[in-house]
Amino acid sequence: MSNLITLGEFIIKNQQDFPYAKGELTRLFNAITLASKVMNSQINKAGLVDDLMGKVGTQNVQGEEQKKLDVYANKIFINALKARNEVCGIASEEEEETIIFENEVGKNGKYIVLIDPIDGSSNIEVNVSIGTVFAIYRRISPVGTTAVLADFLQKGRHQVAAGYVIFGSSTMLVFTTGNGVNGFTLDPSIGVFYLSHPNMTIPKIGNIYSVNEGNYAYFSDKMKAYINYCKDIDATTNRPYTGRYIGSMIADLHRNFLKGGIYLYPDSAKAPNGKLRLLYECNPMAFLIEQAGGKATDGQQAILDKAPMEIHERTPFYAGSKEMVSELENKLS
Ligand code: AHM
Ligand code: MG
Repeated sequence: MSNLITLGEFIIKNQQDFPYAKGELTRLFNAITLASKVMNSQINKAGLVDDLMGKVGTQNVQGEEQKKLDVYANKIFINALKARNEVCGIASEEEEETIIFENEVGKNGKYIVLIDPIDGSSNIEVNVSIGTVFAIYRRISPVGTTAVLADFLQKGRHQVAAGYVIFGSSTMLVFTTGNGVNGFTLDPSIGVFYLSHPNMTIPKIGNIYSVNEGNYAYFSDKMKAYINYCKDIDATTNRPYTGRYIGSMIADLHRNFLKGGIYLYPDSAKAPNGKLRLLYECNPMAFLIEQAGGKATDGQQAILDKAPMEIHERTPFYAGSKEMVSELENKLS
């Protein structure tokens, strides 16, 4: 315990690695960690408090049913970020339009945050891991003006920070500011995140594949062939792989960070661009994955090099151990 580094100490010690003003990063992360702690305490009693369980009866912009926890988390993260005065605009999975802060403080904010407040919503009611994922960019429009759409539609390669919070058997915050990836575990009894996973690196190769195989009939022939390849016997390449699918992208990818493996959400006859959203799901995870030595692609190009066209666009997403993802790319080409 005496040697443990808190998240606060870590940020102060490492803020020189952040290429921009030091206090700004600290304030942004303070907002995110505070919101994460509030969420942690609420998620832990989600089965007890009526207000948090179940559906709201509304749909988000992608036509998906909103859960009460989706709506609650959206409010908590937006309010926390707004209060720190560093952010000029936010895009969220739960908001059809971008949120642009038009007051003087907002106009002077230098950062854009894109967030999925609760990822893996279908797992809330069955007590399975869920998460939050966020991407942070410097705005490209001039400071002192209101943010514009182009500030949000930057390539993932331009992220200055990204991270996720996983609410699992423990709660962890994993983030990068472009100098590697570090993971912090929350001690809920005192509300402090401690550095528990320094310099996280994804094994170059693993033996786990993770895909919703129930969609097999809708996949392309090449994707079907790859899935069959994962199940074939070949001791020299660790096959058959082990199948694992939680249905929470953050939890499935968190496992890849620690054990290696490949995560797949392909395009299909049912979902021509897959399901996952480029800006606030795939881009931040791809930044973290590349920083940890892994690879993330849409099958043709690196996720981080894709030029976004709209806030809620979807993309096929394949990510995890570098060699496994490269092998998939070869098989899809
Ligand atoms: P959500 O943000 O609405 O929860 O949707 C994203 C989630 C991912 O976490 C997960 O990998 C995927 O949807 C699961 O989808 P499916 O049930 O189609 O396999
Ligand atoms: Mg999501």
